[in-house]
Amino acid sequence: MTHNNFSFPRDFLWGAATAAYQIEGAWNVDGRGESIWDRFSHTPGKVLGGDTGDVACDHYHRFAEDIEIMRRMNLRGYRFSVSWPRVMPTGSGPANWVGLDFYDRLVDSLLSAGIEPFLTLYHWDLPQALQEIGGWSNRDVSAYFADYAALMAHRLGDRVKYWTTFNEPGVFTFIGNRSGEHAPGYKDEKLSLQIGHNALLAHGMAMQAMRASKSDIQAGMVLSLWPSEPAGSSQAEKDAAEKIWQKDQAWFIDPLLRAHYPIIGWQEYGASVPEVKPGDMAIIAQKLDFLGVNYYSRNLIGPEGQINPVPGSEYTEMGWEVSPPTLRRLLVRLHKEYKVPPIYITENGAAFKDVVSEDGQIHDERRIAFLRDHLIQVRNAIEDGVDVRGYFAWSLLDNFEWQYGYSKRFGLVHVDYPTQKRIIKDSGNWYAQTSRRNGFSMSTAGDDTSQKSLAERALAKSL
Ligand code: IFM
Repeated sequence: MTHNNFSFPRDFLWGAATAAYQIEGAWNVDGRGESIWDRFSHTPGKVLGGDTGDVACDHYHRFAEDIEIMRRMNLRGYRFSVSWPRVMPTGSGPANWVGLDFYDRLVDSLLSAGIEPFLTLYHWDLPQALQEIGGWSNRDVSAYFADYAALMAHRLGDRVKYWTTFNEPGVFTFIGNRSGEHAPGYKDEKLSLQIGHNALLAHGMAMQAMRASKSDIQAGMVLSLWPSEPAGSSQAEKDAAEKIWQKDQAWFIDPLLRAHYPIIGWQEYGASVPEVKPGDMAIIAQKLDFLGVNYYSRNLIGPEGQINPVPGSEYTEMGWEVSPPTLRRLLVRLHKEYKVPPIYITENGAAFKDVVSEDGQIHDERRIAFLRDHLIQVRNAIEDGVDVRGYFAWSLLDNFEWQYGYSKRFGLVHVDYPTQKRIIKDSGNWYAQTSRRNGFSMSTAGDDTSQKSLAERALAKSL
């Protein structure tokens, strides 16, 4: 029997991630203001089944129980977001001390449990009051965001070391304002690109403001990177894939790391390009202490355009192709083409149809395989020389999956929404063991045939 050991660098940060609107609930208590996601989900027809984040996982009231679960899962890090309207109900006015207290208690409890807090300032829940003045299309909102960032750094910077400004600016600008499936629901490419620019500007201003308030924090940005890969070796397929990369992915990477928009993307967007004021790009390109990479899937581009479905590939409940080797290629590309700072995988995970079995457990073998296959690729990338410092599974809990409501389950922990009972899934137990051992091992022969096939599949895919 052969054992393959997949161990990770010392101090590798094993964590799980969530976001405020997706888990907190308590949408209108203790002075919390309305967010654009409250407004959007309360509008009939916007979210599947009329679901809202009003209660979600009720984490606002159950955070102590959730931290106890994290402790049992040996998590070393927890990535969460702050709800801007909970701490500043109108986005620019006075702070809400009760809301700030909640994050104080959350952070203190995490630290007492030996879990590193990894804080995101913006995971899409803009205060509705700021949307009323144009939302991110109004540059004043970028300045308000910097004020909010300074407030949070002042309040929590003595205990929270890792800060990220935005989660996935490409997603909330394009899906919220170009395709309209997310809040605030606009369908306007030019508007979305201006919003993207103002969000990048807000990132840069917030980095400056946080560092002015607390100089010794580690601050960065989280991007969702969804590579487009050519199916074949023809130049046409390569060019087509590259054009999509430049328009959607490099559009956010290049300003941050090169202080300019990608030329191909700029040409492709034509009249839709944003207004960029003198000095903006220098503000945007603040030094990043780390880059957060969220990876879920890829687009495969053939001679006739995107190939979907890809023959032979596995798909998740989101309709996303499972493609672990793309993660390694993505990380290596970032490493080779950009002066990329240390990387944290800030999200990676999958929605599958989970079933609570008769024994009361969730035997989610496919999610275990998904995590394992992706972690193998992360380790391969580390061996290729990429400085990856940690990994956060998406998500700690099943939660509100935006326009799909509660119909998609990404959690390592199952949530029964009517009772709010939590059950750690098999994947959660597997991840707990992986964190404790700082890796995992797999046998490629022997009596455990399911283990064998998983290992062989993972190894084959890593080639
Ligand atoms: O649930 C989302 C999360 O809010 C942002 N990244 C992708 C996840 C899965 O769709």
